[in-house]
Amino acid sequence: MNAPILKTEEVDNIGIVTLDRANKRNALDESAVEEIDHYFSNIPSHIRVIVLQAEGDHFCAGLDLKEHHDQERGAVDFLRVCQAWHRAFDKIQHSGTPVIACLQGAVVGGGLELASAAHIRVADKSTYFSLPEGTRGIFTGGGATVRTANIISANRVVEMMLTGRVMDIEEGHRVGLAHYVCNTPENPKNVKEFGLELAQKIAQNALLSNYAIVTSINKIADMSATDGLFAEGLMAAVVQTGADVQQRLNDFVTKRAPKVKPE
Ligand code: 1HE
Repeated sequence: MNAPILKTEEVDNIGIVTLDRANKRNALDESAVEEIDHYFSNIPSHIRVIVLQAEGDHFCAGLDLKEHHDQERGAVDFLRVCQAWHRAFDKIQHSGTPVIACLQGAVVGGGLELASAAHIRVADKSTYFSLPEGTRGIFTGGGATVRTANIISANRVVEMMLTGRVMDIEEGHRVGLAHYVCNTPENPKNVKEFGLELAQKIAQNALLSNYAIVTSINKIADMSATDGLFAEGLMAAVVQTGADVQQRLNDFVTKRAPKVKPE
């Protein structure tokens, strides 16, 4: 039985969740997935944004292959494991609180599925991505066919799974697996510092706007255009009743709000 994997702390209203099993490259066993589910099911109400990061040189090596090997799971056993992963990662994506993943090194298999559930991915230039399930004789079970495919296309997921190849950070950035790359001449910041800065910026948005952004857009993408436009209108109608909206609009009207312009 491994020690708990999650280390949690708070910086003001930002929750910082750290995978802390670097000696096993943050591989996820059953109890690790339960811990993730528990944290994201019980986000304290004062937490406005969450940073999901990892200790060590690698973000996450995916499914704990040692546990999987030792348990010799049958089909139903593994179906239940996959359902637990889906439940936990659904909480990350749909809790209503924005989640920023800070990546480095290996983001592979279930590690990529975990990163795909976050709303923003910030990556160190050491980051690489892979779906090596085929080489291990298994199949993705943590949402890659849905969430990773939504990001990079089903066609790219098929190719990555068939070949098990490593996708470097340049390609990962280009196809949307990383929104930002750190430790580069253009952006010399450390990935965790940059992720926290981004979280602090996002925490200043209106609470209801952030809630709507992270809960509705992915769901609307699954709807017909007619249903989606109806849902969008409803969401917009609710969001603009938020407590601080009138103040924010007043700041603009009285020319006190910052303008939208290149940095
Ligand atoms: C692990 C795991 C793991 C490392 N389960 N123990 N994922 C994979 O196929 C990736 C497997 N891991 C690797 O390819 C490499 O470990 C890494 C490229 C991530 C890192 O390499 P390296 O040289 O830094 O570390 P290492 O020496 O390979 O591993 C250090 C230790 O971590 C070692 O244990 P030790 O007791 O010998 O020290 C490794 O056994 C252990 N370790 N990765 C268990 N994954 C819901 S379905 C999801 C499907 C999947 O995720 S499939 C993809 C599985």
